[in-house]
Amino acid sequence: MLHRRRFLQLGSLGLSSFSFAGFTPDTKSGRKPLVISTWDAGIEANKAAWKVLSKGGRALDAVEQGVMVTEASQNCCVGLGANPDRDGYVTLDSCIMDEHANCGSVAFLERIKHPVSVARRVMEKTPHVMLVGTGAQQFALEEGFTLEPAKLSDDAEKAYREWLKKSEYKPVINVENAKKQTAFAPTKFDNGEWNHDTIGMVAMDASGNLSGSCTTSGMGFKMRGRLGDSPIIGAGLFVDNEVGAATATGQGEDVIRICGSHLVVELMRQGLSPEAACKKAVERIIKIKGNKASKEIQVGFIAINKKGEYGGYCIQKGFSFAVCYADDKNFMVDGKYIL
Ligand code: SD4
Repeated sequence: MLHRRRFLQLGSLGLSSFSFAGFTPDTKSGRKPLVISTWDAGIEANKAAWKVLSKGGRALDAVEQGVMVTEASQNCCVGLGANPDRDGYVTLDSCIMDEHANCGSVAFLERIKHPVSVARRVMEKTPHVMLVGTGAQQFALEEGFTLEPAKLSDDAEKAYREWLKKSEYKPVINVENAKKQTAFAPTKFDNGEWNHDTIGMVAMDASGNLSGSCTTSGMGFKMRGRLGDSPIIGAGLFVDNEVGAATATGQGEDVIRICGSHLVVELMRQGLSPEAACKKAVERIIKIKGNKASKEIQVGFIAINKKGEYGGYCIQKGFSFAVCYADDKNFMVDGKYIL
């Protein structure tokens, strides 16, 4: 059943925000500019990215501004409104990468609204790639970011209280159904658990340059200090301006194990299409874990190549991504799946 809030959001969306049942997007012919991003929230994020791309702006600005929309949403599981770790703290991870292989990342960052922008500052203003924890927060404050209140959102508070009853860490398989759910807010199960917590975005601008971003609160109720793939360059995100760009979502541990996004880009370098490369990376995870264990998890990859082709693949049904290449072309695509 749709939550009332979600229903209202669906009603307030423009037509272009909906996925078109039966519409088969043309993934063969290249598009430029192009932006794609993970899950339903990708629709709104793509809109912000498209504002930059359609004016001839840089892919780097597009992927930052795109995912900032999701980070700022109170109704979303990405950002400060998200589920906390098992000790009750929301900790955020994010990274960004541009066409020159410049990259920046923050992890285990608390009380800062836009980790992706802090990641960009790490990339542009420090000699480092990655800052974590209190150091990342200190850097953000020095850069003029505001320290937000240390308070859980109402939804997260409720979900946390519910989780505390058993205090069991059991990752929830990440699924969405793009046919039914095309609005901004990701699905929330009736028991209060978000079913995912991440947005990854990759884009090519009118000049043909590629960039990507990824931002997450990580798996809800994770161990304190746990990092997933999302802030790790090569795992949650990778960009090679000669070849293509890829990003990941789902069980981060298994993405890290295969250097997932880097693998997808390297497979594209060998000549695979974005979809075929994503599929091979997913198969690698399944091979390592076995079919049975793989059924317990979800991992999805999305990718674009230098020709402006796009694609995605996931372990199991329920992953979708948003594709945008024109003012009136911003739609959800169901990720093909293996199991
Ligand atoms: C993580 N990859 O922290 C993230 C979680 C995610 O949809 O993508 N959820 O492992």
